[in-house]
Amino acid sequence: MYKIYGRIQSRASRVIWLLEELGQPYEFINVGPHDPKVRELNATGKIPVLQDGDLILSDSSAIMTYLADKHGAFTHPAGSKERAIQDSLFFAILDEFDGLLWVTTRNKFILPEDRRVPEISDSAKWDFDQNFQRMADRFKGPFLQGETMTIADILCVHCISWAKSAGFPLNSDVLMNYSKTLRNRPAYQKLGELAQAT
Ligand SMILES: N[C@@H](CCC(=O)N[C@@H](CS)C(=O)NCC(=O)O)C(=O)O
Repeated sequence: MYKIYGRIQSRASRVIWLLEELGQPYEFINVGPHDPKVRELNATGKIPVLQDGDLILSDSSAIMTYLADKHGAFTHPAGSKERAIQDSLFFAILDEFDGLLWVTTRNKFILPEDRRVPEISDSAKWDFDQNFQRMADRFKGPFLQGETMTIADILCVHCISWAKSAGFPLNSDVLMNYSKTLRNRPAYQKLGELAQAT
């Protein structure tokens, strides 16, 4: 059975959401960054970490890609034109959403106090706003790329939820309605149940 190490309120939720969508059994080990159990598997102490037999895999994007490819679902096949577009969306979200959210979070709470530049959040929010509207222009519906839900959708909706809680501008009705629809999926709702149980 898969083991997933992390917190619900972290990028681990992307992986758990995908495992729920895939209907794969897993054990959730509720541990924070740098927990000894995490460090044993991942020297950086970062979460999430997936254990699949003798495979230990860090990084939520790598884990989602591995699981989707392995189970042949929530992804287009590697080498297809559809996969190329999926990857283009996926990496844009990482670069233009996740990157800005992460640098802002680090400068607010995580870096040593004398290294923080909290003012960075103003320009990060402005930048995010531009990127968000450009992503809305790429949206096909009902999912980002059209008829098929992929890991790019999971990444995107996770970043939208993160952006909302971090007070980032979310100026696109199209993307906000899409995000709301995806958050109503039973697999996503499971995250709330797990958060309450832990
Ligand atoms: N790109 C990695 C980032 C992992 C990461 O930074 N996770 C955060 C929690 S969401 C963490 O463990 N932070 C602790 C640290 O930076 O030392 C991923 O997508 O998994």
